[in-house]
Formats: sequence, C-alpha cells, structure tokens
Amino acid sequence: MSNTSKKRYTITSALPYANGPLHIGHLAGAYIPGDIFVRFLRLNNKDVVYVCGSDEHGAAITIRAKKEGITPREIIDKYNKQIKESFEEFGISFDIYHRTSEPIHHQLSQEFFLNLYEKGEFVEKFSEQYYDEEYNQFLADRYIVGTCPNCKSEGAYGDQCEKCGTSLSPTDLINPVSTLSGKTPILRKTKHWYLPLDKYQPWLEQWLINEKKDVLKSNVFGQCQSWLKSGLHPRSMTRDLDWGVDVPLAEAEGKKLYVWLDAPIGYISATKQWALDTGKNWEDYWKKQEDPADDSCLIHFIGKDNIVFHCIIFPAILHAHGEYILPENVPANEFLNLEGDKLSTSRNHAVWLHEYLEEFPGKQDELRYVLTSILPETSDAEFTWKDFQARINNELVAILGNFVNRVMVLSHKYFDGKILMGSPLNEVDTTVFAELAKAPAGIEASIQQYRFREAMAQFIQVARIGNKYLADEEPWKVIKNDEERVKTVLFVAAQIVANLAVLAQPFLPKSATKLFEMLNLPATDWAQAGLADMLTDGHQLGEVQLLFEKVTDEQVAFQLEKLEVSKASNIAANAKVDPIKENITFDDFVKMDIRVGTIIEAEKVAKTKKLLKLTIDTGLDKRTVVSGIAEFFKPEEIVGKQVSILVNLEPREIKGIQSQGMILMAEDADGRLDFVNPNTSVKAGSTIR
Ligand code: B3M
Ligand code: ZN
Repeated sequence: MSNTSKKRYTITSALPYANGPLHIGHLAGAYIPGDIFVRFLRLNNKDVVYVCGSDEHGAAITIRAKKEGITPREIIDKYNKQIKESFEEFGISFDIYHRTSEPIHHQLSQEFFLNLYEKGEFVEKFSEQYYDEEYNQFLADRYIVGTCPNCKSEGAYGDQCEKCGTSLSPTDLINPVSTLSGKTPILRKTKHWYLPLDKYQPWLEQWLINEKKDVLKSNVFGQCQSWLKSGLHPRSMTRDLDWGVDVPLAEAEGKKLYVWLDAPIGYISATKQWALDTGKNWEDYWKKQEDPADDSCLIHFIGKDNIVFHCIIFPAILHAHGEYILPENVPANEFLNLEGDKLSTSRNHAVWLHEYLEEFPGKQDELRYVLTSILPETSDAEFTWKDFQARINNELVAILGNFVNRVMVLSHKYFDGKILMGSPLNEVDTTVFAELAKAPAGIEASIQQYRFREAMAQFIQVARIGNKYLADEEPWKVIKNDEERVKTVLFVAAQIVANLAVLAQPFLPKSATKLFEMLNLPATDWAQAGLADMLTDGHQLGEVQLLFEKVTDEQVAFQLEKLEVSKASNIAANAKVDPIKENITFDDFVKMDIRVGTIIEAEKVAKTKKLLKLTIDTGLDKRTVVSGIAEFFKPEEIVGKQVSILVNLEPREIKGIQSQGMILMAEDADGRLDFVNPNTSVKAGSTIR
C-alpha cells in the first residue's frame, strides 16, 4: 500500500525550540517538506491532521533566558509568538500550532511517564553527575561544555559534540566546565529513571532493519543502522532541572522529565487539543485501531539531528506504552548550508525568516520555491543569494510568470478575456494535452517518495511546456490572418494555466490562489489535474495579476553585505582580550612618569619591518624612541602627532639605537596598534595620570 493511499494521516513537523527565531534551514529541514506532503493529502481529500508547536522545555530555553537576562517564561512567550507568525506567513498549514508549556501537555507527558513507571519499564539508578556548587545545580546536557573525547574539539556539550556529531554524556567530556559559573564542576550523587534502550534493541532491530529497510530514506536508515550497530544504552528520562515537566513521583521532587521524553509527546498533546477544538477523536490519530488497516499513518518530518529521537527513542517509548501506533516513516532531511558555511544561530550566519519577510514582503512563495528546489533530501545542500536570484528570475519569472502573463494578456487583448474554442485541435494541441495528462502522476510519485525537489522540477516543467507551446504557435503573429486558430491556441494555453493552478497548490499556495483568481475559477482538488477541459468554451477570465518579480542585483548585494557584517562582528566579538593583571598599589602607579609628547621626526629603522625611530619633543627634552609601529603607520603620517610617552623607562638599546622611553599604544587581539593620544592638542610635557 502506498503511503498516500491510507485513510487517515497524522503528520508532524519537529517542534522548534522556542529559544530563537527560525531561519531557512528550519524551513528546508522539516516544514516545507511536511507542508507540501500535507497539502497534497488534503487535495486528495484525505483525513489528515498536521500538528506542530513550540518545544518550550530543556536547557535550550533556560540557557537562552539567562543570556537575555529574562525568565524562561518570557523567552518562550516571545519566541513562540515570533515562530508561529513566521510559519503562518510562509503558509505552513498546521492544523494546530501548540506549546509544550500547556497544562494539557504536562498532564499527558506525566501520564506517559507513569504508565511506563507502573509497568516497571524504567531502570532506577544512582549515579555521579556534575554539579555546579556556585549555582547549586546539576549540570545536564547544555549546561556543561568541555573537550570532545572523540574529535578533541573544544566546546562540546554534555549531550553532544556539534563538531563531530557524537552523542555524549557529561562525564565523557575532557576538562568539563559549567556554562553557568565557568568553573570546574564537582561530582554529586543523584537518582534518575532510565529507559532501557538496550532491552528494546532486538525489537528495534526487527522493526527498523527488517520492516523499515525499504521504507526509510537511505540517509535515515543508515543512521539507524549505525546507532544499533554501536549498541544502545539505557538513557535517563529525568533531569535535575528547575524548568520542565515535573516528574510525577513523590521521591523525585525538584526533578523534571527529560525534554526529549516530553517533546515528542507534544505531537500527541497537540492533536488532543486540536481534537477538543474541532470535535474530533484524538485517539483515531494516535492509537492502534481494532483493525490495523484502520490505523492512522504517522509520519514525522524532521532534520537529521533529530533522527535518533524519532526513529529509536520515541518509538521505544510508544512501544513500551503499547497502545500507540508507530511511525510509518521519518523522512529526515540533511542540513542546508549558506554561502559555503554552516548555518549558525550563534554566529548569526543565517537568513532569518522574520527579516526575509521584511526585506522581501509578499515573496513567501519565492523562498518556498527556491528552498524546495534545493532541499537537502539526500545530502547537505547549499543556499546562495546568487542562486536564489537566478532561480527566481530564470524560472519563476521567465518561465512560469511569463507564460501565465502572456496567456492572460493576449486573451484579454484579443477576446476580452474569454476562452473560446476556435478551429479544431491539431496534432500539436493534442500532444500538449497528452503531456499535461501525464504530469500529475509523475509529481504524485515523487511526493510519495518524499522527493519534493523532483516534484517541483516536474511542476515547473509543465510551465515550460506552456512556454514552448506559445513560442511555437506564435498567436501574436497568427492573429493577423487566422483568428480562429488563435482562439484555440489560447484555449489550449489557458487549460495549461488551469493545470498549473491545481498543481501549484502543494508547493506555492499564494501563487495558486492568485492563479485561480486570474482564471476566475474556484480552487479544485488534485483529481482535476491533467484534465484538458478545466475551462469551458466561453469561460470568462479574471483580471491579470503579477505573479513574480525579478530579484535585483542590489537586493543580492544587500544580503551578502549583511552576512559579511555579521561575520566581521563575530570576529570582533570572538577576539580575546587580555586578562586583568594583578593589582598594583597607588605607589606603584605613581612611579610611572607618563607625558604628552610630539613626534617631530620619524624614519624606518634599516633592515627591520616593524621598527620606526622617532624623535619626540617631550616638553622636557627631545629624545629618541624606537617603536614597533612601522607596519601600521608610515613615518610621514605621524610627524606632528601627539603621543603618550613613558619617560622614566630605563633606556634600552634596540638595533644599535638607544631608545629612551616608550610610547603608549592600544593593541587589539589581532595585534593592531593605535595611538593613545590626547583628544585635543595639549602642551608637550603635560603629565598623564
Ligand atoms: N526541539 C530539537 C530541534 O529543534 C527539538 C525538536 C523536538 S521534536 C519533538 O532541533
Ligand atoms: Zn567531537
């Protein structure tokens, strides 16, 4: 049975952490694919619920709150709102966008935990965990960083090294440091409840390797296989944290559920809330039915970093519970890179959706188009602004937009916007109709295999057929001597436009709506696609609307500049500053005699790169100082400049020259030097203190 022939569907896209805005990598990972799939199902009149929501627990939230100096509650409220708006803007058509901070979710997560607890599924274990004595807190997951034992890179988190992808425990880290206090933590005993993944390993192998081998995408299957190969270990389902869902046990006071236990349950609680709101039965979408053929088809759209949680841990939880269906598929995408570099929130190397919406107002479909065309379906992919421009200008504008516009404009010009059947169809026309009839099945097959890039390419191919048809038939020339033929050409061309409207719906929802408006046709379902008579003889078209506009070179340059600016400010922010030196007494300080002097001569010291020989009028005398500033200043530039000079430094010989004193310079982390001089001209010899 194909994955789109089931009766009922439960479709999820990963719950984004409400700890920051969304960028194009999010859209390309889990949301555009999910949305295309769901829109396709709905167009085929399937019973589907598409759920998502904010993931509002875990260290991701509390650490962000600390960084912004506000409470976790303020963080999740702020970002939940922003994320939700971005999804709405881009037409990601969730039936509900929920939040894991909602009571209904806390309750369901606790029920799940208790269900497993009462069945004796958890293994209870005391262990030594890192503890920050200054903050009185255990350090789970992202609260601790250190050197990765695998790749030796610094800054690996307590749960994962982002450099090499290895999954870690805090105690694996070399030189662990608390991200709260920056200090080395101590070990302290604590009790936790572990999910015995090792116990479920045989079952997981049977399910994943035997049943799902030909169902999962190869990148997903490969990851599962390697997890299973290296052997599963018990994983703690509780944490010593003060933010999250309370562990519902008296002896676990102050402990919270592991965020990766509660977050996927968020899919279920979201469905529950949606069912309450719409009068549906949530269990139809999540629980095993009497007849397994009636089970809902559960599909998780995610990014590759979430594969283990959706293919191994959550299924193990659902299996241990027993009443729930398992995912039919987990079509995870790989990562999207940006201009040759990883997308990064912390380095601000990203295209943020809320900024895109401001800078490209009304251009949501354009981004959907480009991202769908480059989705990282089987390997990492790359977004560049040049490519963005090229795809929009050369494909959306030049092919799709241009074709539709010509059909609309010519029909209005020649026949007042009426679609008329003129002379009988000829062979060219019937060939075009035959091609049109084939298109939906091809697109459908690609969507069923989660090959959305391919599906999109086939969609734009239909517009190509239309463009070529018009170019070959040249109605603007034929009109001079054969009006009846022109009627037919535009009749055929308008049927192609109508097909494009139907086929555009899963991919480009805003444009599809515009197309239907232009055609003066109600939106139709997928079954209409491929038909040659969507518009009847005499049909009146609507007004011409602009579908797409070209992206200008200036817009591209602006975006590239923005990325450069954040790169530069990162370099500045990452630059190390020297640590503060040991305290000195006031007496130490006043021992230094610093004056304002004026450079009256400057020349390079022969055979050196860095040294300048300066003659300085100190107000007391004229003296020679050798200074290492030649890489930054030319002698002629600095004559006449006022400087601060330490005049009572013991004279030193440098390259055979007696240097009497030292001029004070500011030096940044990259070793760049600049003068420390008075703001206005002051008398030489003035004391600096
Ligand atoms: N919030 C991780 C992420 O955003 C996590 C997904 C949860 S899905 C249940 O990558
Ligand atoms: Zn590593």
